[in-house]
Amino acid sequence: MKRRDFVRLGCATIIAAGAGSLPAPGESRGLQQVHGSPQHRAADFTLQIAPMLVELAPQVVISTIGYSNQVPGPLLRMREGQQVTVDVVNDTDVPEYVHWHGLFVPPGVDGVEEEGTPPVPPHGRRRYQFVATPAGSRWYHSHTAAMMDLHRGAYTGQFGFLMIDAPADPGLYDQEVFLALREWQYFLSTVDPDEMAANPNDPMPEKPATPDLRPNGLEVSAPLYSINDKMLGAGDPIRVEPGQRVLMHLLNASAAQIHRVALSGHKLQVIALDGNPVPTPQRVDVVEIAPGERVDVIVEMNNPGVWILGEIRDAARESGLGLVVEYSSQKQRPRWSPPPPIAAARWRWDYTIFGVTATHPAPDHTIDMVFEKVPGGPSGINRWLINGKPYPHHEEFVFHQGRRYRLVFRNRSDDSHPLHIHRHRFELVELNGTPTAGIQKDTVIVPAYGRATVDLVAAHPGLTLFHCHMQQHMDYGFMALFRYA
Ligand SMILES: [Cu+2]
Repeated sequence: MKRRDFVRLGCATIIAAGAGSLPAPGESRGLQQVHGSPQHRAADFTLQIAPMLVELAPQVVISTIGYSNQVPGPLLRMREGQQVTVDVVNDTDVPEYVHWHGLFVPPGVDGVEEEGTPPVPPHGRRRYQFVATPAGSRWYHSHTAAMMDLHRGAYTGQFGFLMIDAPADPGLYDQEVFLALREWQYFLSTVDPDEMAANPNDPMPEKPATPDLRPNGLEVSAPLYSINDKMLGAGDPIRVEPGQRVLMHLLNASAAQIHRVALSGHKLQVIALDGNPVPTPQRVDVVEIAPGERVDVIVEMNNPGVWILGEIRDAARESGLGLVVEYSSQKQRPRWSPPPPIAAARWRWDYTIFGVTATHPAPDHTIDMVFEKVPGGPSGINRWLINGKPYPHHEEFVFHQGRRYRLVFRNRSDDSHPLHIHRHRFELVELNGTPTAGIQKDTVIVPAYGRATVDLVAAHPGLTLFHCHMQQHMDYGFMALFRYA
């Protein structure tokens, strides 16, 4: 369809069609005609993929590619069960894919080349239509392979929040904020920035008897950090009143790094993981969140002052990963105080504290998945194997519709990986030997030399991609495609 087939509508119409879909003045594109057949009706949302500048802080301006000239992209908010139409306009020179992370959508609209979704062509457009389900904190992002090009895919600003509201939201909060954790200006480095990844106190059930002594390849690092589009201190603070309850939707939109965040002087009550309510909400000092994951927390504002919410690693926080939380009529300097367990060096993130003790129905099948690294050497890139083989694993991973599967993730590498399955979610059964139940996720961190076991019911027919959510790991083989028989 050519541009002259579209008409430019007035701003009021565009706002009614979907918040955040405003094109910049003077642009020739617009929404599709409203007077056509039903499939030509106006979209609920429009996303424009285009190069943009982001002012992370005064005099710190970076160039990236984003959605609708915003980082994060516009908040896409919808009702559970709603039929949603999103028009994506690609004003770049390369094909793009927009993936709806955490939604149960068919492979043709999941935004994944390997599943057969058609691309949004360069300087073209594509309409995505799907039913919004399940309710909870979801997100959308580029699912394009980047390989050595650190200006593509998840390395860019192509990410945004997608909220699916349940019919009955108890709304037990006074304020709601969306916080995406990010790095910028990625580069290849011999230093793995994720220094806390391998905790020597972890059980490491998958540690090989003889260590692999081959030198590692280059990993992705970054000098600049932000929450949303601002470095610590550069953006507006979150302004709160004593006694308020603030709902924070945390998202790790990083291409490469696991983050641990704390709010000085406050506890964070975790109520949902990957958008799914947890059976046992818990108040914690620190939240660990890996690329792809979401953590919803409620914070009771019961300690007046001006505080820093940020990465517990000083280097990351001082390079921008933080923001200020300011109580009304408090004007002192923002304060960071390390959470007590960190100061005592005995902190570990443990999903299972949010679960319950329960037995799981016996699975129909168990699928073992062994993950190994092929070290790339000092000037190369690590490659990844699943069950000893590189991607694609011909017909190896097969689901039968309606059956219950137990997936055993065996991480035989020396770093942690956030493992994500598309179009489905799983229930955590066991993590490094600790049993649990009731925690529903779509992305799970499997610690270095660790093991996670998850159950899922094969309920969403079609090709289903599984991968590590670190862009470089995915691009270099940490990926598998499940088929339905
Ligand atoms: Cu990985």
